[in-house]
Amino acid sequence: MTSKKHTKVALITGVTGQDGSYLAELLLEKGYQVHGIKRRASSFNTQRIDHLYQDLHERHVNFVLHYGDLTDSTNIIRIIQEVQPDEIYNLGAMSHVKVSFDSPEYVANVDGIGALRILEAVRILGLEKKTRIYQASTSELYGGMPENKNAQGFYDENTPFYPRSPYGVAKIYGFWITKNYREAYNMFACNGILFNHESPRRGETFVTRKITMAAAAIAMGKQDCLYLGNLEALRDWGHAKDYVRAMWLILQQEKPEDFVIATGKTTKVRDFVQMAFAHVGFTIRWEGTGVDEVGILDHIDEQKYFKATGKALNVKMLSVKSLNEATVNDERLTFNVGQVLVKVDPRYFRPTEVDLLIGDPTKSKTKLGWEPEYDLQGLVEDMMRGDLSLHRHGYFIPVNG
Ligand code: NDP
Ligand code: GDR
Repeated sequence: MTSKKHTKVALITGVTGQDGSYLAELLLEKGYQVHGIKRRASSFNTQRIDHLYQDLHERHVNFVLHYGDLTDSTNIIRIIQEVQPDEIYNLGAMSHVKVSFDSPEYVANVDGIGALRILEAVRILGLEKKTRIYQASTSELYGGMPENKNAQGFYDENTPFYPRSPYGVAKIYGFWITKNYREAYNMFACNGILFNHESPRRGETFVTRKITMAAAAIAMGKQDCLYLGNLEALRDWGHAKDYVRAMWLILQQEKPEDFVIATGKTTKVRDFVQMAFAHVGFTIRWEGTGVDEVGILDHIDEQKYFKATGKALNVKMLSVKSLNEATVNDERLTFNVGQVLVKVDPRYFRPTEVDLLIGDPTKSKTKLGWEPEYDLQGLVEDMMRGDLSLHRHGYFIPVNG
């Protein structure tokens, strides 16, 4: 008798988001049947997964979308009953920390109680033995309290939590209810405590993407200045493609456990700005302090600029000789050394800030065998290429993004 191999079935909430789109790709590549929950919106919200969805009739008959919302238990139960998933990845969330101060009750409902709704649905349907659950927990749980770092100066799986936003407080409920259901009902339910991870698909209002979009737009002559909040904040930034691989690994373990996923390095927002602009050959000089601080164009590497943008330029006070020969049939831009490219705007400050995040990936590296492929430089370059491509061609291809 031939044994038929079981095709694993996964359900992803938040499939239209940054992580959801990369995870759906990864699981499809691994041969899963992937179901995703998307929200009804008044305009299209599936840009990040359209390349998977468009293939519906050809390659990926295994990709199915369901309308739903984490605030609605009835539809969560119905979808889980219909799909009978082997694995659920609960990535759906109102994920913007600053916005969570404006809609704290909503965030509690989606990010906190939403996690409970998934766990309860699995229990109500009697799927505790079959369905493994991944909960998208976050480094925001730590709140960046310096006194809580471990002896090596990192946040790890044993660090106490001290959330500093309604988002962090909602996510702490999600964390503990996941752990509680694991202990109370013997469910395979795990938290991935993921530090910041970014990509060309990152939402436009998170700081990295805001910076790379602006650096690309400024270099292409489509924007004058980038306005930012706290330039001093330190973040442990990785690439989303690497981080979704860790999510999958967490659910493939023998025992359900919680894992920190991080790079172990931290960088100031200000330095991320410098790296993004460096991709187009711009060096920024900082002047002033606090709300008066500005980032000034100090120097342009013309060859780098041309290579990244495909444009020749006039740089006042700089030689254009090398570029005269390479000029393409494109309009010539003028930049003034000394012009202000970055300004601080206090509207982006948060009522309570997380000053520093740096995670300890030792457990995930040893137990999961997880290794990131991208370093920060690689991440910045990937994001800059994506945003320059948006300006140069009007689109970028998400499969490569
Ligand atoms: P995104 O903001 O890009 O995506 C969030 C997803 O959740 C979107 O698909 C969004 O739908 C969906 N969503 C929002 N509200 C609801 C709701 N009420 N019901 C159902 N779905 C909803 O986030 P990321 O992809 O960056 O993050 C994925 C998860 O990981 C989130 O839970 C986030 O909090 C967490 N996390 C993220 C980190 C990061 O650095 N990226 C780090 C640690 C944790 P729509 O497209 O319609 O808005
Ligand atoms: P974060 O990400 O709050 O860490 O949450 P975000 O990119 O929004 O902020 C990072 C740091 O940059 C500072 N900052 C600015 N932030 C934004 N958004 N816009 C600005 O103009 C700006 N200027 C400075 C912030 O003050 C902050 O210190 C992300 C989200 O993905 C969460 O869902 C996730 O849980 C955590 O990462 C880990």
